[in-house]
Amino acid sequence: MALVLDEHPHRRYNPLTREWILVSPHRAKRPWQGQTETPPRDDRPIYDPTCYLCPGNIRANGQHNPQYESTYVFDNDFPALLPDIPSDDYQPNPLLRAQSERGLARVVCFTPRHDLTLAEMDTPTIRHVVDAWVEQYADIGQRPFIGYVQVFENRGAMMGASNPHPHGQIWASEHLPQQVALEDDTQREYWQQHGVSLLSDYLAQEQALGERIVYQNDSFMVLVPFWAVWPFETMLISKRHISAMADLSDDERNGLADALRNVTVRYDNLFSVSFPYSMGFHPRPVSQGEWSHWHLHAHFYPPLLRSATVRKFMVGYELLGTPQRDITPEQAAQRLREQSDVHYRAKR
Ligand code: H2U
Ligand code: ZN
Repeated sequence: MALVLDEHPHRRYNPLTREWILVSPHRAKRPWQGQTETPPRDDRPIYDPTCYLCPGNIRANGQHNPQYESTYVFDNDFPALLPDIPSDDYQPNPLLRAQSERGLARVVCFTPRHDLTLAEMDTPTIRHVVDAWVEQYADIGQRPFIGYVQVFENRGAMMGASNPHPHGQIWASEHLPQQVALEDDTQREYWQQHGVSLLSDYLAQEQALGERIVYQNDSFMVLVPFWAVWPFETMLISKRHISAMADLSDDERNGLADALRNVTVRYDNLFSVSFPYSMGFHPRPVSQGEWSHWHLHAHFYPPLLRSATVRKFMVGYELLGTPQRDITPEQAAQRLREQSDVHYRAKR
């Protein structure tokens, strides 16, 4: 008997990380008696005098933000990584191993408007954020001790964001972060074996099948990857095989802004809530090296499962064994694809 992906329990392989994930499609039909609730109101003002990210306000360390009018970047006042530390190893024994990790951290305020999110910003405004990210890669990437620049956004209290003002972060480190090192290895191996990038071949497959595509324009495809772990996890993949943010053409920067708007609006519309997520970009490392196997992409990892408050937990079997999901990536993609590209709050 043949394996039917929307019926039989199975595991799926993630070729970017060499990890497996368990899919239990038969369970998505089980009755649910959890709560349903009306979405929370969001009455944030355009400017909040108590917000440490709004223009003109005082931050926690006493510094003043300028009266910024577009995207604004500053050095994180509480950085997880520091540039000026001794470069050293600690290894009294092979089982006790540590390495110094030099780096830096910055905060990116997407817009002066306290009341917006990426989902509610228009494409030209998101384009300013894209331009700021490209500038940051150039600026941070030229520092000799930096190996990788990780741009990311934690959106919403559920994902640990400390402030609703639309902002993201940049952490840059000497070594490749864990996920990046895995993706570097698999993309390099694929490139060496096939002479084409792993994600170019993957895009061609998804384009032909269509069932996991959420949205696409000339420059980017948004899809729920075949191996998605989070219920509504997506990837944004550059249609052209480019490796760095600096490789984006003018049109592609607009295409990226448009794709970001489209995926975040659909997320918000799904449960009529400002959809929480962690997202971030995976371009090539910035250190010297052969990186042509890298294919620029972004990941969105949203925790919500069933409603504005019912989230997926990574617990039990998933912590001790393997991540698992019920709703299939194909079902998730269909639900996101069906959402309007007009924000639910704009329609009121
Ligand atoms: P999150 O909301 O994703 O935690 O990001 C806020 C970041 O802003 C956080 O890393 C920094 C915190 O260190 N921050 C400042 O740099 N200055 C402040 O005045 C408060 C917060
Ligand atoms: Zn603010």
